[in-house]
Amino acid sequence: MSRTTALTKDDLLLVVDVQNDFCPGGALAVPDGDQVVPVINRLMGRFEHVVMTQDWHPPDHLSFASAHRGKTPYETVELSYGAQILWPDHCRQGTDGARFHPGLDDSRAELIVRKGFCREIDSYSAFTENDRSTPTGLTGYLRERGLTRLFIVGLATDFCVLYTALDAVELGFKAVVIMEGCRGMDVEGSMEKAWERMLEAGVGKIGEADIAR
Ligand code: VGL
Ligand code: ZN
Repeated sequence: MSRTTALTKDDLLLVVDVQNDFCPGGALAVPDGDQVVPVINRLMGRFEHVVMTQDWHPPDHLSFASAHRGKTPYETVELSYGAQILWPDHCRQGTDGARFHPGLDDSRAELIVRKGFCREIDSYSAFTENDRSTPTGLTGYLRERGLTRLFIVGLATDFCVLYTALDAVELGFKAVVIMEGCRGMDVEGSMEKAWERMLEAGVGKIGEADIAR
C-alpha cells in the first residue's frame, strides 16, 4: 500500500511570506529561511493553483517594538485584541525587505494576499487577522474557486504557517504542511509546540517525496 498523496485540480499550494526580511540578512530572519526557495519553486510546478502571501506592514505598525515607547522586540504587550509579541521593524510596505526572495518564482501565483496592513492589527494567519475577526478575503476566494485542500509552505512554521494551517482547518478546508518547504523561528520551543497544535487540529504533515509523481 502506498502512503503517497495524489494531487487534484482542487488542491492549492499556499506560499506563506517568503520575503527578504524573513531570510538570512533580513530584519526578522528565520534560520535557513532561504533554503525553502528551491523546494517551493519545484513544488509550484506540481500544482494547478498557487497563491502567495506577503507580510505588508505600514511603517508605524503596532506589532513593531519601535511603535511602543520603551519596548524592545520579543516583549509582549496588550493591544485592543489581547496579547501581541513585538517584533523588530520588518516587511514595511514598499521596502526591499518586503519583497519576495529574489530567487522565488512568482510567475505561477494566481493571487497574492497581503496581510498586516491595518496599523492596529497584526496578521499571522492568511485567513483572519490577530483580532480573530478581520478577514483577509482568502476564504471567499478559495470557496468561490472551489479550492478545498491547501498544501502550505513558507515562513515561519511556528507563526504564519501555524496560524494559517489552524484557520484553514477551522474554516472547513483540508490543510497539509510540507516539511521541507518550511522553516521556523523556534523561540522558546515554539517549533515543537507548533507541530503539536497542528497535528492535534488535524493538519497533515508530509514530506515532498510523499506527493505522488
Ligand atoms: C511572521 C512574525 C511577524 C511570519 C510575520 O511570517 O511568520 N512572523 N510577522
Ligand atoms: Zn509581520
